[in-house]
Amino acid sequence: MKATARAHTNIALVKYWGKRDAQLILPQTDSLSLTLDPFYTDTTVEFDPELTQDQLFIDEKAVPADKMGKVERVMDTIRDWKKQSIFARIHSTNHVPISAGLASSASAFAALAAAGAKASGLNLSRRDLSRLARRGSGSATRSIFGGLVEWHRGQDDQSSYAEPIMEKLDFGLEMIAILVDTSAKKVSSRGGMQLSVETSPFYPAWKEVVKHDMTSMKQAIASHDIPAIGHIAQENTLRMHALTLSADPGFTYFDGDTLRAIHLIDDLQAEGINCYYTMDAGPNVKVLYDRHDRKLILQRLGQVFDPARLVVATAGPGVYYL
Ligand code: 2P0
Repeated sequence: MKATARAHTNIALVKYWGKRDAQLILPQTDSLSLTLDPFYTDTTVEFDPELTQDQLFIDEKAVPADKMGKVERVMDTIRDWKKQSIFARIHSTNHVPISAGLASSASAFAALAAAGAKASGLNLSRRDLSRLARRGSGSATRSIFGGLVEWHRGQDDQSSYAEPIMEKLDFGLEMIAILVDTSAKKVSSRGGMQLSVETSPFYPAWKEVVKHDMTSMKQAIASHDIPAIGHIAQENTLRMHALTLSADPGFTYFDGDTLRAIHLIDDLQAEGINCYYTMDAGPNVKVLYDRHDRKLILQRLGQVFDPARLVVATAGPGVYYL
């Protein structure tokens, strides 16, 4: 009746940016990510026949029932699959190095799916756990697995799941997060991607971009080619952010520091240092590189940004039970 799971967040190298089914969270395209070691969520789910509704506590604070829509979708799916109607008490704790906009729905819903399934007595495969996590948040689908992970858009609920490409990395791909901003974002990922699907004239081109990038990214991974991985990820993120700029009304997640980081990394690339940027639905910039260059890149980034706001992330594991 009770289980605790730990799941790590992930950074998409080929981004998910749009749904074709908002209820089931079926995406418009495939996507591909790297699960990250330092950022994770621990979640305990305990079913209790005495409860008349689910109760959620995040970092020990009670969450009001009207803010639990995404959690309810996962919990209702568990009840539906298990054919039982018991409610649960859910405690979730986020672990991020500094509270700086890296807390992610990816780790949260992957941990909830795993803990909830086990506590209910469902014995799900990791593939089915990824389908369950998907109900909460798209990016959570991928956080069930460690290392490099692919989420298949699929044809339907059954076929839209994640699977690992390389769970244990056998080469030195790493990331530094530049924590440029800590404020809450004005446009949610969910709202931003929906507006992009509905109004950006570039959306059909994006779907073709992702098809191409998935193929070339998997080739680059197979040949451990970090410059190629970084380059594809960088172009992919720019094209994703072009969807926000070209929506109606257009918007951007970038701020001044985002552009400062982009220019700095462009300069380092021009010097022959192999580092590349990627950004999610927020202003923080994540830098991809080979671990052998970590010291040099940290030093160069630290000349422009506060070294306390540079966080190194290696590849992280898939979800597990505590
Ligand atoms: C990704 N992002 O692939 C993309 C790239 C942000 C930019 O998935 O609506 O929290 O819950 O499915 O997964 C962030 O959006 O959105 C995201 P929902 P989610 O990682």
